[in-house]
Amino acid sequence: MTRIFSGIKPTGHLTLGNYLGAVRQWAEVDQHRAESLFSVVDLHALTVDHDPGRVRRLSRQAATLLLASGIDPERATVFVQSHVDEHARLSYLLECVATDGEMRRMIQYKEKSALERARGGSVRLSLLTYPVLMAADILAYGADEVPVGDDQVQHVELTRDLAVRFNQRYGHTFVVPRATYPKVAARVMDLQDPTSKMGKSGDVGAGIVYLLDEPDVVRKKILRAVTDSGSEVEYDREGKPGVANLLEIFAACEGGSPEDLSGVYESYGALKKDTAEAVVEVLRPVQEKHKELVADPAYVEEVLRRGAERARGMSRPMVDTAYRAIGLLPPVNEEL
Ligand code: AQP
Repeated sequence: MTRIFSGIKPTGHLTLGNYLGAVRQWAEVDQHRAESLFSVVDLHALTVDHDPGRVRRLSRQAATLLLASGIDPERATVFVQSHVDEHARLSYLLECVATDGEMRRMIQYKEKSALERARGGSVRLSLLTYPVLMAADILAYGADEVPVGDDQVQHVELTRDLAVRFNQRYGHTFVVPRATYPKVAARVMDLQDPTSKMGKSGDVGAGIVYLLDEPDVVRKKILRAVTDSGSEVEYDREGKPGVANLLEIFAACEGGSPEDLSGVYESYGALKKDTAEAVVEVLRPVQEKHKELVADPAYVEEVLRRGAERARGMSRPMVDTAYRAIGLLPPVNEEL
């Protein structure tokens, strides 16, 4: 059976981009067709300046939102990355296979390190190396597929390169995974700056729709979205990025394609109004379920406890195999 791994990092409140680009696909499609693992990858939230209490709160919230989005813990393994030591254990081995040049070419490293420097801060070493930890997240489970939004493509490519290199040097150990993306909304853009990705750790702004935004807040943000010059509603990502983004969001919510919606609307205002209502309706059941789950924190904790236990059982043999393959001596009394 196909195995899937994907994760979400608790660096901010989950956005409409996270949902349409990743989480909805996990809940509606992936968990039904494959053996799936979905993780709150909290170690990745430590790569930039962070508040420990906030990371804990956001981790709990992200896990609750995964369940509220319809991920069924009886079907999929839902867990917190730091509860399973194998990720960090394997990451070090993969650091011994990766090169510093590869790490410095990562777009997210370039963008986020530039941002940190511009703020006058220092750049954590983990910001450079976390794509290796991400490779470990995936390879530890022998995942065949990694469903992601398109900002993560480069990291999955790196994961493939590291798996192939390790296998060539030390004998076949890892499955070489591939990234999969949703057909529409693989990159939802910021409503106020449609040339930038809608990102959860960005400044809290009018351009980001959060999964837990009240309906009226969602409406206000979408009605105020930046559109483009001219008045024709056509799907042109280069020439009309604001309108194209709204068409993508609308199509993702309604299940069509943005091209088909091109020309259907006579004004930007009408498109915004319908997009806002479509988003409110898509978020409604998630928000309702979230409210129920927040009232039952013991249930969420138990899901995470069982998920971590299952994830440990699945990853341990693979990571042990990698330890042997790379040349590390097994502990005494342990069979080869
Ligand atoms: N704007 C987006 N459109 C489509 N997909 C998106 N994803 C993120 N933003 C968008 C996808 O959501 C999944 C989880 O993302 P992540 O937690 O790993 O973090 P990220 O990719 O770095 O996204 P963020 O939300 O922008 O976080 P920050 O601001 O901390 O960098 C991934 O599959 C991602 O592709």
